[in-house]
Amino acid sequence: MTYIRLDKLREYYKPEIPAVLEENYQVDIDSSEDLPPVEEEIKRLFPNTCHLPLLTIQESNGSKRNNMRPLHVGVVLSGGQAPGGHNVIAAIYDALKAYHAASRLYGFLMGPGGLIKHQFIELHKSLIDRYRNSGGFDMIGSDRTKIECVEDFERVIDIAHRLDLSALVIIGGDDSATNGALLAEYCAEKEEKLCVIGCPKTIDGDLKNRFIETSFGFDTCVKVYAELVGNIQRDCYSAKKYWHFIKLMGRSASHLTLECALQTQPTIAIISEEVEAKQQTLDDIVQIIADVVVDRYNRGYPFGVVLIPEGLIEFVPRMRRLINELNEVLRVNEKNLLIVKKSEVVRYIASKLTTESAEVFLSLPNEVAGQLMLERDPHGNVQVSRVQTEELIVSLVRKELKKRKERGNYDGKFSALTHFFGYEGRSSMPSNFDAAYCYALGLTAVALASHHANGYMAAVGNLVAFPGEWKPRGVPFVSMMHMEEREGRRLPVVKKSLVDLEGAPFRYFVEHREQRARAVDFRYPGPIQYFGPSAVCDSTTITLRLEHDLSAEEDSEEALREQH
Ligand code: FBP
Repeated sequence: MTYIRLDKLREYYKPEIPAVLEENYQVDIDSSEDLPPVEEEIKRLFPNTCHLPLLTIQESNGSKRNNMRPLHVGVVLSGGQAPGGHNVIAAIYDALKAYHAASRLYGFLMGPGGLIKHQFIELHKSLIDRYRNSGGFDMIGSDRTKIECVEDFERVIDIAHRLDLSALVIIGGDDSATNGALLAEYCAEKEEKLCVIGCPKTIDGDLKNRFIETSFGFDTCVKVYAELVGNIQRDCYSAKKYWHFIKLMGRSASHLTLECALQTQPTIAIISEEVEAKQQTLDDIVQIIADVVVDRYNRGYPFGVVLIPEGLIEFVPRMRRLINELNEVLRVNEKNLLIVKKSEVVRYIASKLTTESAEVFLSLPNEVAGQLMLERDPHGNVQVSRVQTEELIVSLVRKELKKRKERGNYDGKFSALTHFFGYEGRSSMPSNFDAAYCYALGLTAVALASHHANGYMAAVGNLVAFPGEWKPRGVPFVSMMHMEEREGRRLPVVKKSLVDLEGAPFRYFVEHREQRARAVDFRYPGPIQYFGPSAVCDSTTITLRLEHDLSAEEDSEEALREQH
């Protein structure tokens, strides 16, 4: 028997592309839909890019383009890894070469930091081919450096002049898109030739809106988590003795947890946005879990699975107040902290907090208090992936169950295990969906670049259809921005999209959760499939299906028979 490595075989996989991008196309103003109104303050800060229209890419009836001048484009990966990033770059390369054989693509190394330091390589076919359909960002690396001041902009413009760049494609999430918007405005003001174009990346799924249906990487990452959660659930249902508490990545929004819950149907899934909307305390969450633990124990099921979103603590109002105060106290006392004894740090910090926050802070297990004090990322975010929320919740549930035992309300055992799934999914080999979506985004970015579209995010819509029917567009960065308080300053930023509590995915989850809390068995989605029936290999998330008014469940007997 011959053996072939899957990762090698994937280098040759050719994702299907949107039909309009296959042939001769043209970029036009899209007047079929209105963009949301731009806030007055944003208009004042972005006078040159605030009136940009929505763009559409459609078939051209004219004769085949004869592109006289090659295009030079720079590309940068920004922020956390997300499956499919290499395919965006591969598509940019392919589209540039199709545009004009002498076109060039430069990759800036290690993210926006490398862009500002002018560290780059020219990307050639041999390198690109090795990375087709692969996970990770290792082709050129990434970081979280901000591009926000005039010196940074001038450094970018300087390298753009030297490499004769017509466009810079920033592949990133909301913070990176904010960088892109600021840079695009600066280029427009200075009447530079450089166009700044974004591609919506983030496993968190929180860079989305009416025009950006999802960010790339979300589909793959959640499928990896769903496989792992499913495996644990199968073990849990087999052994019938453990409670598994699983924290899932997704810094702020709970999209990953919600989708994972829809795919795996765990006993409980906490959704941060709901916690905030209901102003729940940690104790409220603990009571909900403890009630389910007791009820299941009494019915003979001393086991279950709880999903916890990574960003939960920031959505518990009292914890959020504590974190905001901590940000300030840590900043102001940076020097003093260097001389405070390690064992005294928590008490020292508590003495600088308001009484209410100090009480919350001191009630936390020492490790968690320490994790909350870790350095913030360059965008001012608490590094929630390093806060052991799952351990915190388990210890609080344990305490609560002990109290109930003392009161004689419960006499069971509670054996809990904790897990954190984050990096396991973030650099995974992209699913067929993400491979195709990323490829389409890269092609769209070049279509926008060839149209000199400065200040746009590449967008691809109609994602629940086959890729041939996807609709590429250009969405102005500014249309996604609003003013937000960040580290004590009001700043223009691209808006993060949180779970919509009125939206179809959350409503579907709520409809089923009581039954899930009582159910004995679970769902086991299994691993991502790359080859096989299209209904299994090419379908995307339940979130997207529900948001497009499609059914969450497709595996009717009839559909299954068809596949056989
Ligand atoms: P992006 O928003 O940059 O895509 O990154 C998302 C993320 O994966 C979060 O889910 C996670 O909290 C964070 O990155 C961790 O980042 P790092 O590994 O840099 O600490």
